[in-house]
Amino acid sequence: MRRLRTQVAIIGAGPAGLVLANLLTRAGVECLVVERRSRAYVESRARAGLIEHRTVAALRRHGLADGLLAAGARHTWCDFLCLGRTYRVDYGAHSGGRAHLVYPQQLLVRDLIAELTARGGAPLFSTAVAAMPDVTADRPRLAATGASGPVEIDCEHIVGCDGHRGVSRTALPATARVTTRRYPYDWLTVLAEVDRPAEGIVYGISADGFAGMMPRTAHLSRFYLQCPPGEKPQAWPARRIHAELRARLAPAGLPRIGGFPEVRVLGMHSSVTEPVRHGRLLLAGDAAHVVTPSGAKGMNLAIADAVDLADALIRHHLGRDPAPLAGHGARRLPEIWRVQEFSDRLLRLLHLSADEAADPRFALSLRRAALERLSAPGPDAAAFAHSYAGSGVEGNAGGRPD
Ligand code: RFL
Repeated sequence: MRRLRTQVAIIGAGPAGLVLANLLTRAGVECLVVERRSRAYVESRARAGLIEHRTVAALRRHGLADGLLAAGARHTWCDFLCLGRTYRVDYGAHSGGRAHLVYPQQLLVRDLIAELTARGGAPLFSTAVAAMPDVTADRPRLAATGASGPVEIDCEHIVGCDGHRGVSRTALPATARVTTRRYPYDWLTVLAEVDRPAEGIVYGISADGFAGMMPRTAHLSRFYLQCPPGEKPQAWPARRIHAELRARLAPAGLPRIGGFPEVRVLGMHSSVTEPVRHGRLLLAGDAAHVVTPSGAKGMNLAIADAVDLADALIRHHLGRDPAPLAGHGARRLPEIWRVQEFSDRLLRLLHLSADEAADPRFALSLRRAALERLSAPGPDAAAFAHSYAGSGVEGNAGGRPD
């Protein structure tokens, strides 16, 4: 058994755990990241790609945005297709110039691991936490099992950044509450080879179901297709995917689509866990909340949690000031619910409910009226644009408006 000692043990080397570890390490708070997957696996796990304005600002402020700023592509508009017309929402213009940078999550993860490793904080990869210790103890002992045998980490705080299927939440008291919403549809998610980069995000709203196109790299785009809940990817052979994309994204000038290196079904659900702190345990990122991919908010929220938590832990460990840590949940929850509300509102715009689908013309005409409002300058367009681009102007603890 290897015995290690640190101030903060972090479970999970996703965006939340890695941003947190980088900020703590730079400030001089000792920490150790435990990750059950290999380094190669987490550095090639393709998921998010849209980095919000405030996330870019926060990473830049902390010197973690070099790769992102060098290679990220700036995006300022998205197109909605409805009833044969295209509505362009120029959210950059409506939000005073706020933009997304498109940079695949796995590249950001790679950059964060390289930076942390260069500072002597390399995560313990291929090392899994199977069960949580007593987190109400003064110094919990976190046990994990790695390729080179068992490890025990004696620490002052444990931060669960282990995603929505992680183990850390099991240490919450029985009074903890997980508020969940299961949507009545799923999304088939497809990573597709393309002959040219997608110029922008496209959302197709139709009686056939929602379809979306998200830019990723010069040769890859992510596509989404609404499908029945619980659908199996095998129900979607390549020919069917091509046909549905053509039908549902008809007026968009799609790039030529080649093979599909990844086809999966995303269960469309959202959840918020409360409290995010119990004893010596804190939760951040998907371990604390899951938001559907509509609006591309999950990774951004995870990073904002990590930035807030890093500041609070640094003040606790270096400044002996416990107040910011005690207030972490109260600071983050309003923002988490604001993002959930935005993501839910976008889903309602993009999908017809079962009763609407019975007479789609009326429902689609309502969508068209909403899109006319969002695409022309005005208060509704500005509110949507600030939320969509993540300007931070609506109040956010993780990234102050700049
Ligand atoms: P992660 O990234 O899931 O990382 C958790 C890590 O914890 C490890 N782990 C453990 N390690 C040790 N012991 C255990 N017992 C462990 N259990 C788990 C896992 O191996 C993993 O490495 O959580 P984090 O850091 O909170 O980050 C969350 C984001 O990854 C997630 O919200 C986004 O990917 C969501 N998301 C998107 N977010 C955006 O902001 N913009 C997007 O455009 C966007 N697109 C997406 C997405 C998620 C998707 N999928 C597949 C769910 C598109 C997709 C398709």
